[in-house]
Amino acid sequence: MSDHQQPQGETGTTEGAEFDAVIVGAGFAGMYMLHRLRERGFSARVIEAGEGVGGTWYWNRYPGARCDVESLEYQYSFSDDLQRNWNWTERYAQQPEILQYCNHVADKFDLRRDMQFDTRVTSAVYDETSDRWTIETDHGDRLSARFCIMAIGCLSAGTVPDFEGLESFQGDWYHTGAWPHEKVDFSGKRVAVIGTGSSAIQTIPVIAEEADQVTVFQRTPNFSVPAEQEPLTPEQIRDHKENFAQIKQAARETGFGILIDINEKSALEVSAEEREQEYESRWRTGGAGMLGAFSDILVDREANDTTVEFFHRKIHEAVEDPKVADLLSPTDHPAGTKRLCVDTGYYQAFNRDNVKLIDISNDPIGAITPTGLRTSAGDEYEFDSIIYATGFDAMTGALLRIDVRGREGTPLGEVWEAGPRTYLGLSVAGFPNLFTITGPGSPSVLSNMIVSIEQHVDWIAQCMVDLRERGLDTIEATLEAQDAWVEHVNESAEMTLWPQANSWYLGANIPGKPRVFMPYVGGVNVYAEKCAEVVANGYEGFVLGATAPMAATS
Ligand code: N01
Repeated sequence: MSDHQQPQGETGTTEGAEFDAVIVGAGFAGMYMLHRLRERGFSARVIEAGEGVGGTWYWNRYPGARCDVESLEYQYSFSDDLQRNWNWTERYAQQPEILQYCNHVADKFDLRRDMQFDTRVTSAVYDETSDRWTIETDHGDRLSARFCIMAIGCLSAGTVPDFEGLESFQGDWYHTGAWPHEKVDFSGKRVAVIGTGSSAIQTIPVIAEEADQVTVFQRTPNFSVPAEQEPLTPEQIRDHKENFAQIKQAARETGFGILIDINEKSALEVSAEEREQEYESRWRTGGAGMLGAFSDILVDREANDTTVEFFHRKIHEAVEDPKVADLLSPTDHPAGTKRLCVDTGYYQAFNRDNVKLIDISNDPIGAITPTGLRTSAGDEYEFDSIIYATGFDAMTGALLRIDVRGREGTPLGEVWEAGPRTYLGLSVAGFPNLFTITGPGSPSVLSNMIVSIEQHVDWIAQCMVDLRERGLDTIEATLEAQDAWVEHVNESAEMTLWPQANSWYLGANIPGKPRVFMPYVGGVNVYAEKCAEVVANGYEGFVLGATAPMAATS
């Protein structure tokens, strides 16, 4: 379904309206948050920059965009009726199908009547006298809410590098995360793709089918496993529906929120033959299960080297030109420490006559020119279109693009100058009643996002109910609890190989961004237990207050 077919919510201006909660973003997190709060009798308003629901799946419409979590696991679990009446068609759903699902959810739960689209939140300021948030938008809205809930996504602030001459290019250019809604026709075109992360890896084989030439500019290669995409069979769908509740519960009890089989053996304790068999069988199965081949792939460099060696061999088997295969084989980071890519025909695309790989690791892009680009050493290339698959200012970017101010008018950007600091990835000391769904310091992007979103939304809704029942108005993390949590998040990351890659998990892709490992590596199961414990202990690590009456509807 294209965006202009999407039924619209409100787009008018809201002046002085009062809500229990304002929710920023109408992706998976914002939609479910709204639904949950309504169910609990709270008034809420969702403000969304796009013209429809879907978040990531609204914006990332590049050819080949798919989810890298299997569709049966990438769906809400809160409604049995919803899961019973929705049928996925493929193992990994394509972006249009996921967007259709989001629209179906919005229709089914009548969400749009409390959503305002095409509106960007510009500021959220906490008023200590009323204990309320004032939220302002680029349309001149001014909303007042007891709670401000950021559901803005972790990969929603796209970045195009600040290349000299960027605007001088006379052809068409696109960022994968802000793709046009109408089909882009690349036939007969010479296309440049800058970047080789998940977005590029998904889009290159598809664009190569259509374009005259595709030239890929690679700074650092990535590890990618085949998706082994296939249609879902009626039996698979039926089995999944019948066992839905157990499957979802089992996923919540895993570290990543997905049902991958994690081998308990070390890669180093088995024979070379057994290791090869294990890797080979997972490669054939396809998908992220590759990283579960052995228990120590993500914690032991020597074990990881065996994974790297296997990947290199697979890349050389797939790519005919050994020099190109060498260039596509990552050597700078352990396998899996950047988000593992899941592809359909990525490496094979480089065997096509119309696809060329340019290694820019030692000769970076110097400038964009009116006709294409020039490397620092002066090599010139001409193109009709440039695709920036250059990623996102992850986890903090979208939050910090909003002027968020807590107690004494302190900007969030100031508090997070040396990197994000949160309690449980949900809350920030000095910012009462502000919640960050899948924020930094929670498992978030290291997990199945739907599992983590549901866990956060349920926690927040329960917290608001608990406050209401106790006649309280505010909840705020203490600095001590936050400091201890940040230390725990950092220490946990240091026990793994993840910090060894220059990844967006660490902010390493953004010049000047503090190098802090942002997601919590402890696992969704351990993390959810910790969140439940905090509640059981009377919201341990938080201060609850009753300084002003709740809004009338609460
Ligand atoms: O972005 P990325 P992405 N000059 O940051 C290169 C999710 N996602 O949009 O590695 C030249 O991974 C950069 O090079 P380097 C998923 O979580 C999910 O692809 O920094 N190149 C890199 O190659 C994913 O991890 C799906 O050296 C420059 C690329 O641009 C996340 O989104 C699909 C450059 C950026 O890769 C981000 O993926 C797609 C420069 N100046 C995305 N600056 C699913 O399947 C950057 N690069 C669900």
